Amino acid sequence: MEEAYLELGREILNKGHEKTDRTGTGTKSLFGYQMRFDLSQGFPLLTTKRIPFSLVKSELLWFLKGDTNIKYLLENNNHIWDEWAFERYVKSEEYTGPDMTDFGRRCLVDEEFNQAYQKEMASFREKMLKDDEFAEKYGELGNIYGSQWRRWKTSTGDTIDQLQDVIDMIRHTPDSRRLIVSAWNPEDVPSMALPPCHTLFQFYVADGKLSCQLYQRSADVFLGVPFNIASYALLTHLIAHETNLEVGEFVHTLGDAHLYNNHIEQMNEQLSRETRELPTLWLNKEKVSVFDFEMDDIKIEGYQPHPSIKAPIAV
Ligand code: UFP
Repeated sequence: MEEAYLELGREILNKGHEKTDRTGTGTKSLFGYQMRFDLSQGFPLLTTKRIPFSLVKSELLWFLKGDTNIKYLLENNNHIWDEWAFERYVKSEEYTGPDMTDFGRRCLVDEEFNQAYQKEMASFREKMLKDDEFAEKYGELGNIYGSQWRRWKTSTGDTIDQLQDVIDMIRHTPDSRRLIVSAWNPEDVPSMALPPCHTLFQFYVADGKLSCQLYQRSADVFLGVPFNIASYALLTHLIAHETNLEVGEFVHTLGDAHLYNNHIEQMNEQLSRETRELPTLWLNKEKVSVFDFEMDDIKIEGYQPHPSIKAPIAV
């Protein structure tokens, strides 16, 4: 199964178009690519490098709760969304430290600046955890996945719980071709720092199995995609569990699938490694609703990957 991902890496290296991009890094890119993962054959957490499953898990549980404040993530030692909240803070009046303009790029090229950034970020995290008022003000990311999935704003001022609705439909009209959750809101996009990468997903029920297809408009193949595969595989397992179905396939459809130019060496290193047996997923069977799952209710078993491979994040 992991081979589908490795094949994508090879295809991009061999056939990718050289493209400039928003971050200024430069990429090799392909448009329109599809991978299929049969979830009954093991959990698709890559073994050719270590993927931090606890981060996948806490981020997904955070989305499922409809939570859009990074405090929950920090409490679970998950820092993947920190920069987005930090950016708002350093642009606010309350921030009095050294100038942090364009911190993502400057950290990569200026070691002295990087030290100052690390210090400010550490104190930001500490304040978030200790001061509830501060956390409420600066930890909130607004209209991201949690709110789009659980509290989509309608033109009449109501909200729609897309995820609950889709679970109800899977139960009552499993043959429906409308089992969709959308995160793409054209009205919000112009004001968003990061418009949703996971644009839309659809469920499909056949032969007592639940499958899920994600359309991902933009895919950082080395850093983002392994994480995205694990996250949607976990989501499919959770929803199958609640709706009493077996798991079918996770179909991952990519729009702009790209390898950043500073990830090429790392991708080659990963491609040189042998795949190992995939792990399995354990879910606490006492929990039913996907919204009741906590960190300890989900475990990955038999995961023995190759070591992780470090690569710079393009921001
Ligand atoms: N990206 C992913 N997966 C994600 C996520 C982001 O691959 O889950 F949130 C990457 C894709 C791209 C960048 O490299 O982040 C977003 O940039 P842009 O909005 O310019 O496509």
